[in-house]
Order: sequence, then C-alpha cells, then structure tokens
Amino acid sequence: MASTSNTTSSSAAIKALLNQFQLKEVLNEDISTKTAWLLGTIGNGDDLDKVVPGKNAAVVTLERLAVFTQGIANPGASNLRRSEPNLFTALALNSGEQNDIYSWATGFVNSDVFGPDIRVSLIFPATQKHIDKHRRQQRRWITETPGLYTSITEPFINAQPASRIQWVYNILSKKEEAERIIYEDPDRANGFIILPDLKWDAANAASMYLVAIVHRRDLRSLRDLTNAHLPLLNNIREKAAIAAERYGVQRDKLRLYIHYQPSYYHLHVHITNVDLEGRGIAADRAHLLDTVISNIEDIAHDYYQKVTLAYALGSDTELWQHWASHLGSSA
Ligand code: G7M
Repeated sequence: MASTSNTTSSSAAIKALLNQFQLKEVLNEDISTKTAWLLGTIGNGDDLDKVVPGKNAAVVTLERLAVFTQGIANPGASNLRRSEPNLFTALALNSGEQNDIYSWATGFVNSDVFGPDIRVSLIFPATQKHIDKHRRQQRRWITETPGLYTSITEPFINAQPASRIQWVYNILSKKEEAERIIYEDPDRANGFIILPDLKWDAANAASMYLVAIVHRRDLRSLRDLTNAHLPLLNNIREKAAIAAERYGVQRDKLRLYIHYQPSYYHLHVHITNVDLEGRGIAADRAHLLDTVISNIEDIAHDYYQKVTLAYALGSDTELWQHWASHLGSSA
C-alpha cells in the first residue's frame, strides 16, 4: 500500500495540476456508474484555447464513490475517525421534502465518517487516443475470424508504440506504484504482479478491483494464449485468491477475466469482487479466465488461434478506423 507521505505528495501534485485545468468539453457521462469524463487543457502557454493532444490536453474522470459502510459498521477496523457522536451530526442538507412518513433531501455527508465521496483520475498530457477512448461514440460489432485477425488486427497490434504500455513497464520494473503491489511471483515465464487497478481506491472491499500484469513481454492478448501458457494462467487463478485475502475477499467471491480487445496489448487479468457490476464485464469484451483455461485445456491447445472472436469497438477508435480502411464500405 502507498505510504502516507507518498500519497500526500502525489495528491498535492495532482491538485496542483487540477488547479490549472480549463474545461473544454464534457466527453461523456454515465449516470449508472455516476461518472463523467472531461476534456480540458493544463498549462500556462499561449495556446490554452486550443486542445493539443500530447501537449496541453488533459482528460479528467470524476466518479462518485460508494458509501463506505465498512467504516460505519466497524469503526475499529477503519482508519476513519469517528469523532462525531452521531453518524449524521455533520450532515449538511441543502434541500428537502416531506410527505407523510417519507422524507428526502440532498446534501453532503461527513467524509471523516463516510470516507471520500469522489475519485478523480487525470491523464496528462493526454494523447488523441486517450481522448477518443473517453469520448462518447457509436459502437460497431466486429466478428474477427483467425484470418481477419492476421490481416487486420495483428498488424495494428504490432504497430502500437511501446510508449502506450510504458505504465505497465513502470509497474513491472517497480519504478511506479511499487508500494501498491500486493502480490508478486517474480518467475520470468509464469510470474506476474498483482496490484489495485487504477479505478479502485483500495478501500472498499465490496468494489475490489485488482489487476494481474504478467512479467513476460511476449503475450499481447488472448489471441496469443496456448497450452504453453496454462501454468501462467493457472498460477494467476491460484494466487489471485491469496492477493484478495488481503482485503477479506474470499476465493469464491472472485471474478477473473481478460478483455478482448484490451486497451493495452500486454497480457493482464482483471480480478474483481463478483458483487461489482458493470465495469468492463460485458460479454462483448470480457472472457472469464476459468473459461479461457478450460477452452485451451479441454477443447484445443490452439483454441484462441482458431476461434472467431466477436467484440464491440467504438467507431472513433484507431482499431475501428483500421478495420474500416481494410474492409472499405462493407465494414
Ligand atoms: O481494457 P484493458 O483490459 O486493457 O484494461 C486495462 C486496465 O488497466 C484497466 O482496468 C485500467 O483501469 C488499468 N490501468 C490503466 N492504467 C494506465 C493503469 C495504471 O497506470 N495503473 C494501474 N494500477 N492500473 C491501470
């Protein structure tokens, strides 16, 4: 876990950047996950009126967090201060209604008691790809046969600059997020690092979201997996349970899956609390690790080289443009 001093200096640095943020566009919002994605600029240059990807562009994600009930129900186990005599002493209400036995209002709770209420993520400088990824867009259905994978998707993956997955290499080399690592198997072939996903605040076990990033650098996606990788996949399945124990999440509460298409072409496995809904678990993207292992083990050692994989792509993504230019108007 991050040390307090590291966490404090990071939050001061993030705040200093956000203080300069100038909103240009609301890229997207999702009421069900209570999240909004904003595009803006950061910097003091002359050119702040114009968003320049890779230079002054910044993408901010604002997400309302779940109420931290562990802190309320079990204050001894939480690091939150329960100084208030009553849960709602510090509650500030700014509007309200009553009808018979029913009352409702909006306002602000005490963050000492209920924990932080918002999670802010910042990508700066953001590339055009980051902006496209977060902008609301039409989705298209792709049916990728092995032949289409070889002629369209694989050349696209091979052309990805290594800088796209620099954050992955920073984690694997312990240059970044080293204090957040919760499990490591250092084996070069079958090893990996497990740490909290960027999207999780590592506080509320009910929304636990970890990611296992493999040490080997030759596996780009699901398509590369064969029986040669079963020891690696089984190892992740086994050790994910050990990692999750740290948050009190039992083995039978785990959902493990791989995205196809992923956002980053370095093999990683998502590990979430099965109670967590709606985050990248849709059937158009998520392949359950148990099923992946069984397909390779029980059906064919080269299952993922032979199978047709279907998925949805945003029509603004580079991969969609790539498909469209290869298939012309039939795409
Ligand atoms: O869609 P895909 O399977 O490629 O998912 C990548 C996952 O990596 C997502 O769940 C991201 O939230 C997560 N992620 C992305 N970045 C850039 C980081 C990062 O810098 N640190 C951590 N811990 N997770 C990240």
